[in-house]
Amino acid sequence: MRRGVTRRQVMAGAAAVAASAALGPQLGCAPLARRRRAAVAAEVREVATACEVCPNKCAVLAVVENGRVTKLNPNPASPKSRGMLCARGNAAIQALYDPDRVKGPLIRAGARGEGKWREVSWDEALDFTAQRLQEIREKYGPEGVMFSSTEGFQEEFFKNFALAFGSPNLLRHPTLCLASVNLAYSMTFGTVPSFDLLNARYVIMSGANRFESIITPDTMDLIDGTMNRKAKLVYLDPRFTVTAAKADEWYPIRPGTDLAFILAMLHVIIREQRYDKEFVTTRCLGFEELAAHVESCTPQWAEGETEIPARDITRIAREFADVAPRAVYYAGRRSSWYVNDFQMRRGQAILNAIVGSWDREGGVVPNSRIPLGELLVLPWDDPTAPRVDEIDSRFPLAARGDGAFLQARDNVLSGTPYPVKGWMVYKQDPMNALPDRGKTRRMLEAMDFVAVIDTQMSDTAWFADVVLPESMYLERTDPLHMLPGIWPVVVLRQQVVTPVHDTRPNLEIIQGLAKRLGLGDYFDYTIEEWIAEQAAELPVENPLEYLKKHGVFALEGAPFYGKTLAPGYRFLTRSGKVELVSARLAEAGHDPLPVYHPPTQPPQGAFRMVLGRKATHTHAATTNNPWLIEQTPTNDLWIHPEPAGRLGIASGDLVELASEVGHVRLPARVTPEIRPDCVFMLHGFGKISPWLRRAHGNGACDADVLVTAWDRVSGNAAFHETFVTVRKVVEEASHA
Ligand SMILES: Nc1nc2c(c(=O)[nH]1)N[C@H]1C(S)=C(S)[C@@H](COP(=O)(O)OP(=O)(O)OC[C@H]3O[C@@H](n4cnc5c(=O)[nH]c(N)nc54)[C@H](O)[C@@H]3O)O[C@H]1N2
Ligand SMILES: Nc1nc2c(c(=O)[nH]1)N[C@H]1C(S)=C(S)[C@@H](COP(=O)(O)OP(=O)(O)OC[C@H]3O[C@@H](n4cnc5c(=O)[nH]c(N)nc54)[C@H](O)[C@@H]3O)O[C@H]1N2
Ligand code: SF4
Ligand SMILES: [Mo]
Repeated sequence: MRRGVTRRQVMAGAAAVAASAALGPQLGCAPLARRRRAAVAAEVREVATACEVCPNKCAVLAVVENGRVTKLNPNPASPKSRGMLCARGNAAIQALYDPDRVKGPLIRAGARGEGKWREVSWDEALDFTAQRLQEIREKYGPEGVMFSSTEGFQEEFFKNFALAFGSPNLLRHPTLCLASVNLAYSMTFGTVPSFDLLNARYVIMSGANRFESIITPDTMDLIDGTMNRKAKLVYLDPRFTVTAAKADEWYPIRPGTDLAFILAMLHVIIREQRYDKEFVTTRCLGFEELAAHVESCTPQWAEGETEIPARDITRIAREFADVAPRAVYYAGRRSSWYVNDFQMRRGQAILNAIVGSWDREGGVVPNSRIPLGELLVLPWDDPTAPRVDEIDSRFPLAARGDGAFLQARDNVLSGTPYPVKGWMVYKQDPMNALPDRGKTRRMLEAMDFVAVIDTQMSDTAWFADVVLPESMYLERTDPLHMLPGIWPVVVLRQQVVTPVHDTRPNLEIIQGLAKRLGLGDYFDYTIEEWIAEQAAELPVENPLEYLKKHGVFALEGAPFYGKTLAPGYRFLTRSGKVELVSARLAEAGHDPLPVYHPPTQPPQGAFRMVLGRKATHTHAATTNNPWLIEQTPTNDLWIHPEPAGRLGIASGDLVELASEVGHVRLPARVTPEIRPDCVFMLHGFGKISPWLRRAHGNGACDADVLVTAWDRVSGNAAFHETFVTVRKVVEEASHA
């Protein structure tokens, strides 16, 4: 990867030097003059890798000067990130050199959560962890250990470790995120598709705040489409988000009523015969039932539910159907989080189907994939115990491998159906990511042993017995990853610099544990062997060399659209058709067609709490990053002027927000950019862990007040079923 120094690289390096020098000595940067002199003689190289600050995994070109990362640039070779590296991606450099990082393995020395730690060697940390896991396995069986993790390129090894250990209890982040979306699209089309926002001419979005909640390439395509007036954007959100600001039409919909809007659109499109008759006749199952089902769902009825004027619903339905197939009702990754979420997503999928947007340019397109090779490893036996979340009986249609996290937490706390006493966490911060932090804390306390693999001292790590610090993404090589999509891509995350501290990649942590537990044979390979096997079949000469040089491999000129429109194609549903009506749902005790249930309303004087993202932070992971907190220093409570006036609250006042499970305090932001019946706060603040010095005690944590509720079909967390009261704490607190 060594190359000559180009002018562009020197310029990029110099810019980064200037930027980091401006942040001063507290970040450990050399003074400007000395760094400038160094830059002249520096050995500068550029390493292609992939960002790990959020699920998008954008392609990165890291500039390294004398062994130090000085700048992260976008890699335009990726059709997925399209030459974009967002603020968070740029700021990853600050996480790498953050003095608050965990610098080596730690074993708890005092009481849980007391914050007394013993710095230990990797051998001692791994011996200790393996021994504790073994004790639990002997006493309670392997199912006595629960494993939980969030997506990431090294998650694979963690999942395999759980399976080799013999525990069925793996809980993955989709049940806190997009499980209801995935399930609804799978039940309708047999697959989870992408949305061709690059070529769409009409886009409807329910709360998917794409200008702030970044998803690649959707965000860039939507910016292009709306700013260049190629596409019309209709946006529904109780908040006036950045996406609302850029939309052609924004409706502050009454929360939890999107399905009523969708059913009314179906009503208009079917009544006026604006659907794609050919597609419906040849590909879909249950159109007659659907037509009967939506017959009473008039725009007038929907207006009463959604507060969107009936004439607008009618007009939008007509426009949408007439522009189709270049029209999409965008799924969002996770937009409205209610107990009827799955049926709302089904409604969207069905709407996309009947206007014939399926698998057409500008429409809803099944993902393409690039097959990767697999290293053959010794197979382990399937776990014998049933899952602790009782998913088979409670959520029989949900994805087995992801589980139902909130049900699992309840069951662990009540010891049902058996005791779970150990918990291993990988790249996840359940103390922030699960609603009702008090309950998560009680689950932590109920455990005999908790091990956390993280890159920093997260709030969950703070309550663990052992913290195993993983090397940050710039310090490690990960397995190849294929990102499916309309334009699928294979990305290589290769090591950019040697680890700054005594940290290890997850694979090596897992191998250390596996060896000690007699499971070493299952992990008897190196990351290089793993990758070589994955790359072997890629249709390019010297695939690994190619990837090391370019960072990404993309298919050129593939047939992007229409593969499922070939005559005789069988959709991966039970009937082989697009299922507008689903017998499987009926058999599982759910509505076979999407039935609208009006959402529970907040009691008199209370508000519904809604959540969302901001472009400058990822969940709870970045609120200690100096560059990002410079952009968004803290969180506050959005409240509409009308209720604020009633409660005597002005912007900057300290308010207390209380739900049935907890309360938090934070400054108010009085703004008309939210409905009067809702309040909003940004996720990821109010950190407990004092090791995160900039985040600790800064702002409030949403998980303290969120209540436990889940979508009926998928078990996916339903965060927006939380009602809160708000009161002013002190006059004119100086937080403004
Ligand atoms: N910058 C940034 N980007 C990210 C992430 C991040 O942390 N930071 N995280 C990534 C991940 S994991 C995810 S899941 C996605 C999430 O991305 P999205 O799917 O876009 O979801 P949110 O940003 O959570 O936005 C939810 C929006 O729905 C609105 N809303 C609430 N209730 C309703 C309702 O009943 N109806 C309608 N129509 N709207 C409602 C809320 O006000 C909020 O604006 O973002 C991804 N991208
Ligand atoms: N209260 C509340 N809960 C939520 C949400 C919300 O808005 N509010 N959103 C939900 C959604 S959509 C999602 S996707 C989930 C996300 O939930 P999480 O996955 O828990 O979210 P993060 O905060 O992004 O990351 C968790 C941890 O991963 C660590 N980490 C980052 N990179 C690495 C790495 O390379 N290796 C290792 N080992 N660790 C790493 C971070 O330091 C952080 O502590 O939360 C869900 N839960
Ligand atoms: S969207 Fe930003 S944080 Fe997410 S992978 Fe891309 S650059 Fe990184
Ligand atoms: Mo998510």
